[in-house]
Amino acid sequence: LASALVLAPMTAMAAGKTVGFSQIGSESGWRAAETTVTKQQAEERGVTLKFADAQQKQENQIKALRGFIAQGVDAIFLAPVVATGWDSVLEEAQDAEIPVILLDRKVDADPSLYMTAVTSDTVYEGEVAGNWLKDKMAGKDCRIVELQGTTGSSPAIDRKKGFEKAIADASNLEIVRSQTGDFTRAQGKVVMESFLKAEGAENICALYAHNDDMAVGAIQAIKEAGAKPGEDILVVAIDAVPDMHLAIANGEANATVELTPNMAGPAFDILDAYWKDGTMPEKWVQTESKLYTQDDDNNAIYEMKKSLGY
Ligand code: GYE
Repeated sequence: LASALVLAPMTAMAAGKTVGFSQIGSESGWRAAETTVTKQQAEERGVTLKFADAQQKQENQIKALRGFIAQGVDAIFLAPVVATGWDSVLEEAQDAEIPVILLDRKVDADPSLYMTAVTSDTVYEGEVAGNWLKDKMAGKDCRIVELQGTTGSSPAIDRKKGFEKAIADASNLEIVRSQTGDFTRAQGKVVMESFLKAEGAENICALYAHNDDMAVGAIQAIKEAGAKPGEDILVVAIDAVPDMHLAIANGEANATVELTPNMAGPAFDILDAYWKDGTMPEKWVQTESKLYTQDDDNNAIYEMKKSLGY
């Protein structure tokens, strides 16, 4: 350990560099945690981070990237709000020889236009959620409502695909309504209210939300409709943010798939290796996806994540 510590500064090539980070916004608790962790990581590594909040707008992200290129940053982190429409600005970064690393979401562009993507397997996350529900219902009929993430974003597309794949062979499970809640708590609540009104709470067996924030908003709507979330209507989502652990601990939610907010750590490691001796990473660096249920000590996990600055 001691020698590893002594060696650290020599290998930390990112120290003294400037990295521009185009963040989507602050739509979810997970997103806020990612912003916090990215800033912490930059500080610990002696990197100057130029942070730009795009307020959910791709045009703001493209402007931010052009600004970073004009300033001559050493590298760019991009969390792309939607998957399409990035080719031109990525070409501009490439022409300027500035490596771009995608964080947490992917783009539909030629992979040669970016260095790598640090993300979870978002299709797999949907599969984990779908398999959990399939096992839980074990042959019993279940009418599901789905809250999708931001339209056109890679996690919304993939998490829908993965869940549908998992339940494809289960004729007892059926998605009866599916609409975007834009990954926010407020929209999750509003859209869940409309689902409850249209279907009647007693005709909904489960909610699948593409992130925890929408689930937490929906839980409120379910309670206001006089039903018990976690019992009358099962709740499964993705992210594993502290508030979801609390909801699971309280019996108001059932399961969530963890997404680490630390995408920047691996991204800085990649830049270190690249700046040290030109090592190129794989095109995709995958983070873990762990399922949490009511079998876990969610109160303890809540406390632990809170203490980490979530
Ligand atoms: O799950 C959600 C956030 O891009 C994978 O974005 C990420 C998602 C995350 O708003 O909470």
